[in-house]
Amino acid sequence: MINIVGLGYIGLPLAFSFAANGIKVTGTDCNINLLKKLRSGEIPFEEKGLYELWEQAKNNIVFTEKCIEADIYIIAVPTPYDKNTKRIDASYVVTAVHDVLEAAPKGSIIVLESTVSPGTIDKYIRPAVEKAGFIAGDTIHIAHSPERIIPGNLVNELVTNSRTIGADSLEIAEKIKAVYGSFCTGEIICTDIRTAEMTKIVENTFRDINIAFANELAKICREGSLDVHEIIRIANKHPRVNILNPGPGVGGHCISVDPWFLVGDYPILANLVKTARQINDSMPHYVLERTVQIMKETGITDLSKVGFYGLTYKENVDDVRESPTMQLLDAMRIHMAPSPKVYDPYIKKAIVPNQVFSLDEFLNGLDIVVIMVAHDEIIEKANLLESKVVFDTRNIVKITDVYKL
Ligand code: SAJ
Repeated sequence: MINIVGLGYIGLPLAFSFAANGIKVTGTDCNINLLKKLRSGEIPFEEKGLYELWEQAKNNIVFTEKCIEADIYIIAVPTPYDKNTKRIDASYVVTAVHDVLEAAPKGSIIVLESTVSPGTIDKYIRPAVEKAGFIAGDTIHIAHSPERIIPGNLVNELVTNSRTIGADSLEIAEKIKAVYGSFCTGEIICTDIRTAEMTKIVENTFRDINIAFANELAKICREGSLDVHEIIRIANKHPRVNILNPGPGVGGHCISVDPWFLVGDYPILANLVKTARQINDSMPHYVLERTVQIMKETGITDLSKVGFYGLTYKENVDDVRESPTMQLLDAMRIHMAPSPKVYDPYIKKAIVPNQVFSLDEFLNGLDIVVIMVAHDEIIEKANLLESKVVFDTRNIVKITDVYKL
């Protein structure tokens, strides 16, 4: 029996994957409404293939508010950072570990999937385990298998991505590897816990720095009247160059968060990491400045004629955490600007002022459309933009005379 604690974007697909492969799973979450939904067969967020996976999983899974007796516990709860110190806020993880320890039998294994800063397990989890009367590596085992799946392709990546397992002994790592091997076809690498913690942070920091380079290039190319997209396209033909895409900023709960852990823990050393974060965080404001510039160039003075397409942090997901559009709207609010028209096909509830709920209503009366998110909808319906001034921050629409970053 596996008990998965935390049924969000990571825990839920993971629970379904085990259950769909014949393993008995209990999914535990403190959110009663979520449990009600799940028990009635409702999936709380949109994700390709998740419903189909649920269909295969449902006979092997139950949902509870409290942890139950199990062989393996897998914790997948949020790990935000403290905005002042930039250090990890491990409180959700610690609470989850306490909940697990109330039910855990001797010899069971606790696997942490949540992303944590290097050293978190030694600092917070081992002491919690020992305080509860267990001996780590003897009466209970601790391990870390950081999630690596990308929203928008969670279900596929769970199966095909390689995976890291950090444990105190190879024997325990191999046991965990065998369980994940029930559905994971990627390579499963066993290592120690601190290496697994650091590797995960390094992966997301690498991506953040690469995007920051693309964003800095976008600013340089704008100043030098060059097309950054064409330059990156050509540079990437070099066999050892792979620059990511510039955009309106880096959102989501991972890439815009995890690098801060290094800055918080190594403030003197993590200079490149910090600068990259600052560059990416500057992009929503840069988009705003460029929008104002485009308004001047096109003689459009009325802000109510400018609309922002897309609220989510990236394309074809319904997640708005740390999204560049939300950051941009916040910056406008600080400057007391009127709320511009916004629309996102994935956000069906009103979460910001002046939000509309259909593309037609959005485009009606607008002179300038700022594309913030590359949803398939706008790529497929780009012809509807032909009479508008378009500022395409994602370089996705193929119509003439489009303003770019
Ligand atoms: N972005 C760009 N330019 C790009 C790529 C992305 O501006 O070329 C922006 C996106 O629009 C988005 C943000 O960056 O706002 C992050 O999006 P993403 O698709 O790069 O990544 P996430 O946050 O959805 O998922 C990442 C993944 N990590 C890596 O690719 C190294 C995923 O594998 C991790 O599981 C996830 O973080 C996590 O939970 O850590």
